[in-house]
Amino acid sequence: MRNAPTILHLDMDAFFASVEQASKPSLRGKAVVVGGIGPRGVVATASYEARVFGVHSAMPTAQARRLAPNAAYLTPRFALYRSISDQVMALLRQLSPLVEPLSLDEAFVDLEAGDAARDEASAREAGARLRADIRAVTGLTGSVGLAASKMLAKIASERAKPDGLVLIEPGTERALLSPMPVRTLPGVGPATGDHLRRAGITTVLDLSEAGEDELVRLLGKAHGHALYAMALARDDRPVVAEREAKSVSVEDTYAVDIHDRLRIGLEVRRLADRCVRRLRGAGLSGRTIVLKVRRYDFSTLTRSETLRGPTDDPTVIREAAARLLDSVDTTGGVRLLGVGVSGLADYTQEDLFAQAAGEPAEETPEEGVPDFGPERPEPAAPEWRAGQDVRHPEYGHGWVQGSGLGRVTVRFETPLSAPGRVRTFRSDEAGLEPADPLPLVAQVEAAVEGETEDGMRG
Ligand code: TTP
Ligand code: MG
Ligand code: MG
Repeated sequence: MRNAPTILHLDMDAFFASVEQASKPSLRGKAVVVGGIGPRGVVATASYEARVFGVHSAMPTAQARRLAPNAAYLTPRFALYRSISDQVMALLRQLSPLVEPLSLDEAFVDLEAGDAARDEASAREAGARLRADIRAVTGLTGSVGLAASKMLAKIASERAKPDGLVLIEPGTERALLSPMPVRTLPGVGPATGDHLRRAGITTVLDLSEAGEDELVRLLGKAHGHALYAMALARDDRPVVAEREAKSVSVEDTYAVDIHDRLRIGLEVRRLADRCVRRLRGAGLSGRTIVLKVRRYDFSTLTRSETLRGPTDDPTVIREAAARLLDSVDTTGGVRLLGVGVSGLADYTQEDLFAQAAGEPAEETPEEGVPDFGPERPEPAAPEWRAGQDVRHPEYGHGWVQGSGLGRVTVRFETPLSAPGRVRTFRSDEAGLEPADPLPLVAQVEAAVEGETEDGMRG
């Protein structure tokens, strides 16, 4: 492990909800919940004002409505979130060539590789400058963690939230980690957390005192070994610009073709468990479960299933692999079987997709699919979605605050205006049409013009 806190972890604060507040002046300082709005929808995120009521990611929206009935409930605008994410990632790449994005709002940066920092003072300065730049370019706040390893940088940014910067001084890591719950460590999801608790292990100190042998006994070799190292704050994982492992997979070739369907099922289950141990050992989780089957005649086929969010849960992965096997004809025998997981992330959303199972497709937030804009098919009677951008020839730009019973309420305001007024229309109002989102900060061109003017006046 390096001895300077030059690994930076950035995570934007209440990302989707903050974008909505920046877009919609009337929602600033208010409880905002972004997610599936339908009866079976789940919360993507909540503003910090809404979190006070106990609302959080992956909670059913119906439950959130009971906890925070007065919050604004908005459907996600993924295309806008993605474009802001691109701006943030571009700022990170100015700091270093080694940027490892983990999700839309989160990334590791190796400051040393970019010569952006060498020691504690320069790292702190780079982090502070980055936060200011993000604010200037996007209008949003992000929290920064700085430490000598990825694990601790991520823990630091979590402690910095919201709108802060925390630097963990090298040498203080173990004292800091010891009292923390085991779930703080990467690779410890809800399932592993429960398993450890039943063995009496709740804190990181308990993990290090249990010792490596005990952890290996409880969790298997790869996972136990990795977790013990993390508990001692040993983490040498490098920041990788392109994720090295696009997938984690295991496979077995059999000396004699297997014909028995029951035996094939058992083998797939065993492979799924092995794959989970690998995944957890690397502190990863993934969304796409892949089954590979090579048949007696060497024909090879793969089947895959993509979940709503990343998982490292053995039950979920076992069941997905079993479902995939159901669709494969194995008469004649198989000579190779494999199970893999791709679409990797180093966090899990088990709760999200467990609760979302069976949710109607139109409520499934699909990344990268804009839910507004010109390519939106023109419905006979327009269906207005809460949060959606609209334009009206008379009142200008606004957003849909609510709709139903043949009416739609629109608040007319823009990111740069004062909080605006609400007007109600018939939902088939002739002039009202979907619009593109507006930029959250004054355009750079405008700022340059302003400077020129100042210069001329001075
Ligand atoms: P997070 O960074 O986990 O959460 P956040 O940015 O909303 O809040 P904070 O980091 O300040 O605690 O996730 C980033 C975005 O990803 C979040 O704004 C919405 C989306 N998301 C989901 O859609 N579902 C989820 O279960 C989670 C955790 C996040
Ligand atoms: Mg975030
Ligand atoms: Mg995040």
